[in-house]
Amino acid sequence: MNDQASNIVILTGAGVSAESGLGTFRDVGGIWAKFDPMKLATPEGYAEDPDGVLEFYSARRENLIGARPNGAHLALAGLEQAWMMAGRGDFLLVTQNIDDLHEQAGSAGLIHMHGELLKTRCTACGHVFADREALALTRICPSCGHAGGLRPHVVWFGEMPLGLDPIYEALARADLFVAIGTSCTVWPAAGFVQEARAAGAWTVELSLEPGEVSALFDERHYGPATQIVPDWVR
Ligand code: BJW
Repeated sequence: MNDQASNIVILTGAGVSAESGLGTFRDVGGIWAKFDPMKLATPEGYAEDPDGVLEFYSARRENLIGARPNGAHLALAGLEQAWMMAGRGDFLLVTQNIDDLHEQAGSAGLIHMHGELLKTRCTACGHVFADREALALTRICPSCGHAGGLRPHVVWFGEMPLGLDPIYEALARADLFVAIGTSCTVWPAAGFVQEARAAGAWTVELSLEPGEVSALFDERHYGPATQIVPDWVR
């Protein structure tokens, strides 16, 4: 861990939650090995088979509701607390994950750039609300009363990720960028390391194996997140 850094941006992906029992996407046996992302994670797929898409996300909600944060989530929450207490500078945690395990661990003020599984959005009025129920097409928006316009508050392929302005602002100020448990396959997150390098940041990859843009990291550590993240934070 770089003791001199003051402004840190951390990007997490599915690998940080793997040891909490949530599946990754592109590993052998991962979610996209069993399900077709073009059918289940695109606006076109949802238009074609809304029931099938809602069923997929309802099953993942049930799985998430039983999941608990692991040592990697807890180490990152501890790092944030120590960073703020010491007044070191900016601390931004950006997650591509739609689970709530960083929040359960105590992380505050993080950005869910691909949305949140435990929230629902109304496509008619834009209202976003916390929701742990199974999704159904017949449900009515609690805000505008429109029927049939609810969808998971997640970002599908072809849609704009959330919170990009504050993320790019933080990357432009960063002197330390850390990517954890992500294959860096999906854009724009895959380009964050390049943005951070352009700002002069030291870049670190912590994952089970090298990702797509591994060569762009100054420092790399490979292993299970529950081991390498607490070790790196220490
Ligand atoms: C462990 C571990 C352990 C395992 N310990 N590590 C052609 C070229 C370039 C771009 C495009 C293109 N065609 C289309 C695009 C754009 C597209 C894209 O990137 N596609 C690529 C597939 C090529 N991107 C988009 O459409 C995005 N929007 C967009 O681009 O808007 C326009 C725009 C333009 C300009 C600026 C800004 C915007 C939207 C992307 C939405 C992604 N949505 C999903 C689904 C969310 C809902 C859901 O969960 O169902 O998000 S897809 C899925 O992938 C999910 C994830 O957040 C995302 C990233 O996956 P992640 O986290 O990296 O998981 P894995 O499985 O890939 O990797 C896990 C890693 O962990 C591995 O490395 C393991 O080794 C490791 N690991 N166990 C530590 N125990």
